[in-house]
Amino acid sequence: MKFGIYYAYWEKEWQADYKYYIKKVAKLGYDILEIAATPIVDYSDDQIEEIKNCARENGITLTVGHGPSKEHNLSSTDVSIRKKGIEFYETLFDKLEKMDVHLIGGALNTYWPVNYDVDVDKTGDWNRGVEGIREIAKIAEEKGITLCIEVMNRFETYLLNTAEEGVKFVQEVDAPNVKVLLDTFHMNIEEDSIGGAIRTAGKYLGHMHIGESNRKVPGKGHLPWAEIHEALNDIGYDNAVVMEPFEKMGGKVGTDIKVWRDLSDGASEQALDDRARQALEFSRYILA
Ligand SMILES: [Mn+2]
Repeated sequence: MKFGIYYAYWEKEWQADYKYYIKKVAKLGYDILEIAATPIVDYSDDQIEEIKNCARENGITLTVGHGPSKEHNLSSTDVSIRKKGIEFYETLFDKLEKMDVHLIGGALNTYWPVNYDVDVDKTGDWNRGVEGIREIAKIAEEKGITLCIEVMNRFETYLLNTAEEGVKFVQEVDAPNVKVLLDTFHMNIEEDSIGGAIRTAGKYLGHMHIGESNRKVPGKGHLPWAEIHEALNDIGYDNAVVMEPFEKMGGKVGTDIKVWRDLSDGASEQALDDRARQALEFSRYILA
């Protein structure tokens, strides 16, 4: 089992100097840095090469997290938006292949954050999402990229709220490189049993996000970590476990994630680093 952390723990925008964070998480003992997809499509070949080399030199594997924009929504009723979405992923996957990145996770079947001012058409959006993911999965497969479709809580999406729905969606897509992404923060809200949900995902579980119910680092809340360990063990899970803590207010990250108080208690960067190191030790101890 490999352990990672999302760069946005330290940042307020959906982009950053990823080389800085590659070096940081390597020093903290992580195997993986998860980065946001959005800026990558605009990187030059030189920038891509630099990030790839930096990751290699520091022994860090990069994975990508993505909250698709409304303009690239694969489940949109507007055919031109779906087309733009596919073109976006085509460009992105091309860059990811060059960067030696082989996994992207998130609500790739839809857009995020959700806007509940518009009417919800779950069935229609579900079906268009299946078609869209099937199409981009073919492009991703040629580039050796796995798509992990994230199951999220009801306040952030109406399409996939439970592991059961995630598995059904992935089975309908029916592509070898399309899997389910479960996140303990979302599961805590929606699932009858967190261990049960992991077992439901079973062989379809391609990626795991971990964090407490309030999105603090693992070990600072009340998530049932022993139960999570037992379930991951039962399904023989051997993919990545990436923590996704959000403790700081501000910027687009703070607004999109809805961080309305400083969960870090005014932590300095050094204090955040120390907590990330402790959370890694805790996660390795309890989950691996
Ligand atoms: Mn997540």
